[in-house]
Amino acid sequence: MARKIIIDTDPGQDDAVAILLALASPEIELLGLTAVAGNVPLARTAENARIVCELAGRTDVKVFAGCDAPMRRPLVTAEHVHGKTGLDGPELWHPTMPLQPGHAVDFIIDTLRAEPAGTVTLCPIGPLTNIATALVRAPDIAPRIAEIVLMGGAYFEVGNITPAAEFNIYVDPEAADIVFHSGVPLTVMPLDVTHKALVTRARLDAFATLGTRTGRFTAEMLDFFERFDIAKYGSEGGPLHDPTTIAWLLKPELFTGRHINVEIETRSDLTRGMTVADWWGVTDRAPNAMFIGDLDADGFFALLTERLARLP
Ligand SMILES: [Ca+2]
Repeated sequence: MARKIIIDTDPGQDDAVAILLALASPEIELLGLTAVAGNVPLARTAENARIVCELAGRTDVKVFAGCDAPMRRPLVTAEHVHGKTGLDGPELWHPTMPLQPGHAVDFIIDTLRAEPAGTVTLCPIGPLTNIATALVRAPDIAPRIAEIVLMGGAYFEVGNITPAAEFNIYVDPEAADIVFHSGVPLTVMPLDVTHKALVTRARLDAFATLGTRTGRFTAEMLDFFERFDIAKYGSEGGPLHDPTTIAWLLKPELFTGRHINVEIETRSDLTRGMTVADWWGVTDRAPNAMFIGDLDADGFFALLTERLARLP
């Protein structure tokens, strides 16, 4: 039986690859995409999510627009990484498939109440505003969530938007704090693991030579996306963050991590949004997250390439 998931997303080139991986995988039933403001403003992420569905030939996917700003702060975006559209690289179009009526947060709440308890997994790959808003508005959904598998945070790699914080957590730390204290089983893909999932030239070429429109689109997106990171880190390729969440659902044996306590810094101006991860077990705080630290990068990219080859 396919695993039911909702992807909460702020596309974003790496979000797009995560969505494509889910759409290409029969083990996953995508109940809906919920857009949130993050990499770019909400109007753009809601449009980009539909462009990705149309690319994959999946105009049947339900796409909802959600929160347009963090719970208690003004929005911070990342056009300097993702380009003005969020999906810079390939030629884009205006999607013709409609947004669903209603708010993403209501969709998340209604779906969790309607589906049998413990059967729906949430995969947030943007700021956690939609998820936290749903948990605050409808606390009864928390025990009904099978698990939350999110991209966010960092410990050994520390930060990418500030010296101390990863972007998704930094943008809405109050939302992250709610999610990390929700009691829902959490798996976290921090920069510690995503910085090991590098899009080398050979891995980029593997997408380009699939000979499909999805392959070309993916290669053109990632070619743009990694210019920023290669310039920044001087690495052999840019990290591919968000698809690690979906890959974890498909092949958890590709990853290793520790079940530890992770707390979110919400007060310090200097370290706001830091994920304070007790990797070494130096506190007696209760573990609340499976915090991933390493992956088999070749296995991850082999999975990705094999799956994207199934799309048009
Ligand atoms: Ca994202």
